Amino acid sequence: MYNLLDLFTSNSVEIYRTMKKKKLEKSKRSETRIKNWENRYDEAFSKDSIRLRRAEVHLPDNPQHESHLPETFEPNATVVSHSKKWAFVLLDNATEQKEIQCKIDERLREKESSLIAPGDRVFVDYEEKGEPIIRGIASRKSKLSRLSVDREGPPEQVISANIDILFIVASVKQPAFKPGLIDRFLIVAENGNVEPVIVINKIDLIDTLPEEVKIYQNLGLKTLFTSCVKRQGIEEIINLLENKTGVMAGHSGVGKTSLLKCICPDVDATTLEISQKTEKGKHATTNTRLYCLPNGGKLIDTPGIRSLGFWDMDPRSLDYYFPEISRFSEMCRFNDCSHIHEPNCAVREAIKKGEIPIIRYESYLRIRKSIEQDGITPGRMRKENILPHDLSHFRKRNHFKQ
Ligand SMILES: Nc1nc2c(ncn2[C@@H]2O[C@H](COP(=O)(O)OP(=O)(O)OP(=O)(O)O)[C@@H](O)[C@H]2O)c(=O)[nH]1
Ligand SMILES: [Mg+2]
Ligand SMILES: [Zn+2]
Repeated sequence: MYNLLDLFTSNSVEIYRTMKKKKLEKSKRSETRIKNWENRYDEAFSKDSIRLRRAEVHLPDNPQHESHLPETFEPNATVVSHSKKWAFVLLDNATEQKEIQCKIDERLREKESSLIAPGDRVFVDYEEKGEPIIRGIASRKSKLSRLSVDREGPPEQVISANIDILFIVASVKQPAFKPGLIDRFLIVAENGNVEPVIVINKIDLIDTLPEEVKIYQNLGLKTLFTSCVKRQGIEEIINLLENKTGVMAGHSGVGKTSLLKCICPDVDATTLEISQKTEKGKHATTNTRLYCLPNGGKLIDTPGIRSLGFWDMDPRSLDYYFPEISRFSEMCRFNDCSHIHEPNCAVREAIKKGEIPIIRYESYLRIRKSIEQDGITPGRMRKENILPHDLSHFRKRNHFKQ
């Protein structure tokens, strides 16, 4: 019998080595320039293109995530939801889809990252009295994570693990379409090795599509248009999820849980009308939770969030995550151009010519500022303060809604 503690200690040395390696790769990333963007621009966010881009900047194709699972154990269950000390899991060999409540072995310690998330594959063992307990957590093939809002705990909060698709849900109205969070989720998806799909919900409430929505289609992102009221676009989501795991994320009130209930009518989950006064959601969902679909797929519903902070991001590598910006940044006069104040900046020129959507550039600036200035709540900065002086007049002329 192995001593579990020893196994975890040797594991943590390995984790430290991987972290050091990642840091090195990251600094390389900021110096590397991406070539031939024009040819791939239309599919900049497709999985193949991302793989190619990652290879060019020497990022691993499939980022490896640390395993807490001792070598001698095989995972035998999937986490559905969890609290600090407990988790609900589905056992692989159970004859019916019944969740069991398990303790989490105290020796599995949180370090830089939160320990467990819905979608995690775990090893469930039984104590002397037959009580189930999670002894190990398998390495993740993908994950969605954010900067934790809990300042006491580990900085990285893993929202969900082992996901294939991130459905970034936004509504066209009630609440109004807000692209800032979409831009942040696109970064999180790429960093976590997850395919993003944009879901524009509540299309029954409008006659014509807002211009801003089209921007995302033009970037080459898969975009679905849905209505829970008219049951539109639901089959497309169901088909994408066949034998895959997806997660719904976005602001409160955009209809994530309503979509889940359209997809799987047996699900018993709370939805709430949006506030009449603020036209914002009322945070109906409070816990991230995984649901099994009849077609073998799994769907994770998450609580609506106000903002999404990155837990480990170098501002110099930000261009990389905005393909339409990095396409021009090669032509900037300075290699390390921040595209804010430097002369001969090709990015700012491209914006003036309408070749980069200004709302994406505004997001870029806001994100840059928030990761440079520790302590600023992401997504909360006012637009007036972020545009460089020579572009501020331009926003008034463009036709995007503010
Ligand atoms: N008109 C219209 N209303 C919708 C649609 N989808 C959801 N709603 C309504 O929007 C409100 C919020 O829906 P929820 O499903 O609770 O939203 P949510 O994204 O899960 O919100 P949180 O759990 O707070 O993050 C509810 O009153 C829904 O009935 C839609 O397609 N059209
Ligand atoms: Mg909800
Ligand atoms: Zn520049």
